[in-house]
This record gives sequence, C-alpha cells and structure tokens, in this order.
Amino acid sequence: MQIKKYTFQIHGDDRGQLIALEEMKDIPFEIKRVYYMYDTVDGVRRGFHAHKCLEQILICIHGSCKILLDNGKEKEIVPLDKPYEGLYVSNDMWREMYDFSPDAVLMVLASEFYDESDYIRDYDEFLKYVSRNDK
Ligand code: T46
Repeated sequence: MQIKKYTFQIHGDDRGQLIALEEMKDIPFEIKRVYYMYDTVDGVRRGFHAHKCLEQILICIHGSCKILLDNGKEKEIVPLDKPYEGLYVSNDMWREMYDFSPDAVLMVLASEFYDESDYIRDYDEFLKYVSRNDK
C-alpha cells in the first residue's frame, strides 16, 4: 500500500518551532473542519470505520500513536510521533488509531464537515463497498 506522509516546513528560530498549514498548499484539499483527540484512555483503540468521501490529514502534534490503515486488500501500520509530519488518509480506507501515549494529541484536518452518513462502520460492508470497482 502506498502511504502518503507529508513533512511540513518548520519555521524554527531561537524562540522555538512554528508550523503553518495552508489549504491547497501544505494540505492537498480545502480544510472544512479541524478536530483533535487527547487524554485518550490507556489501551483504547478508536476509529473502526472508513469514509465514503472524506479525506484527512492526521498529525500527532504531541506524544505518539499508531494508525492502522486498511484498503480492503492490504493493511499498514503507521507510527505518528512528530508534530511536523502528517499522514494522508483517503476515503475508502478503514482506519484504527491505537497505542496512544498518555500525552498524545492527535489533530485531524478534514476535507468535509461532519456527516454521519459518510461513515462506513461495518467492516463487511466496507469490504463490499471497496470491491465495487473490482467487478
Ligand atoms: C476519523 C478518525 C481519525 C462530532 O460531533 N464531530 C466531529 O467532527 C467528529 C470527528 C466527531 N464528532 C462526535 C461523534 C461522536 O459522538 O464525536 C464523537 C466521537 O467521534 P468518533 O467516535 O467518530 O471518533 P473516532 O476517534 O472513532 O473517529 C474520528 C473521526 O470521527 C473519523 O472521521 O477518521 O477520528
């Protein structure tokens, strides 16, 4: 599976580091929504769904976590532990987030507003959905 990771430009100086993200420049889509998760309970696994249309960039801006990506044929585990690194997650991709460090803050930049009808939360339904183009 092709994993798309972005390394963002760091504007560092003797005061510290700063990262700026602009839609259609650093981020390959218009950003309609930003959300983030923190204080994740030890041992918790989140996600367990795919999206029909939504594209996202996941950035672990503090601490670390792991992302499992599954396109229905292949699976890949991507560790995220750098505030200057973004993982692109396309639509049609099953995702699970886990192994959060106690201090992890996972920020997500999303191409669409929140829409529950865009979620595929059943794994068998996901497999059927992604195999629709194989026929
Ligand atoms: C994804 C992964 C990486 C909202 O009201 N608005 C929002 O924008 C989001 C993302 C969630 N919510 C509500 C819906 C649920 O009641 O917040 C609650 C937790 O959401 P959810 O269980 O979907 O969270 P995760 O961590 O399983 O998944 C989230 C995103 O929903 C999903 O799009 O790709 O993070």
